[in-house]
Amino acid sequence: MKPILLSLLNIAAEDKTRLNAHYEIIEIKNLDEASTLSPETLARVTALYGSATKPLSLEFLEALPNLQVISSFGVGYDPYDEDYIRRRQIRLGYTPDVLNDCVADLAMALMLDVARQVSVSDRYVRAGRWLSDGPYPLGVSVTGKRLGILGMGRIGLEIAARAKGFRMQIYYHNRNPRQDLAEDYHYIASPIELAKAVDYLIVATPATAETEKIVNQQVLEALGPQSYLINIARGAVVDEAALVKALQNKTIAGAGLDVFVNEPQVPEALFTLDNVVITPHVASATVETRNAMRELSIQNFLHFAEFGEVKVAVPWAQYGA
Ligand code: 8YV
Repeated sequence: MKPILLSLLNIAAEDKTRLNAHYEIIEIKNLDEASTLSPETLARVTALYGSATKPLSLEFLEALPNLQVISSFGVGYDPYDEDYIRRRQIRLGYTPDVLNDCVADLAMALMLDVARQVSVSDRYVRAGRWLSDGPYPLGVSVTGKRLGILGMGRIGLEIAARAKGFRMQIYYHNRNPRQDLAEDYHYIASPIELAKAVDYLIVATPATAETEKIVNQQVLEALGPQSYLINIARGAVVDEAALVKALQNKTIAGAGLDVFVNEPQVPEALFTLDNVVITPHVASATVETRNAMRELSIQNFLHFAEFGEVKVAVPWAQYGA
């Protein structure tokens, strides 16, 4: 009998064929559905297909006593408990890098949209207001402005590269300055100072205990009424209640948001505000990028089946020889 690969995602037919060489596949829609499986079946599960946006409870993982490998679809690994996964020496693969361009593209799109009012002016035209109310009010320029990147990792670097094409000045904050960056990428020692220094602040940091609500009320106050916040990271890295207030009271100029604390729920107060552009967590959602993510996530399983290690492991799940 083959071991079981339990999947929280739908697997394409051609990928099933590749995985079937090693595993019997069971797809479930959510964690609760696992409780309908017998203990014998759960004991045969050695592989789990998860996602950067699907939280896993410890109870669920405890019900899989022989779990050896998780392949997670996405670059974020915030749903996984580091101590627990390491204690069980579970291999944890993910899909970094293949989505950097796509996520950076959406960060630029949100910045341009909220500054140049693309979505709002589209609504204006559709509502017939160009005819009835006349020319649309002025937007704000992006080219040549100061851009802050909170979290200069692989995605942050791609955002900076694009922003240079817009002749923006680049500022960033990480825990430590990076030594490998161009001299014209200016390190700023704290999120508050970074917010003070820029016209646009893009959040591109992973969600960890350390970065939870790193963009808090003080950071939003430091950003101020002329500047914009863009979040393509995780909802949890921003104090969402403080952000809603800042947008309502116009203590920041606006925001472009792809991620929220309690997805797919979005604070309803945002729906009536024209100084915010909202997208439903689609930064990596193009055919090309999702195919690349899918392929890498399948390869993580195949590599594990052959060599006992995933192809690309999350940084804290590398156990050595
Ligand atoms: C999700 C993401 O993976 O990669 C990440 O961390 O948040 C996204 O790319 C994607 O939405 C699938 O759930």
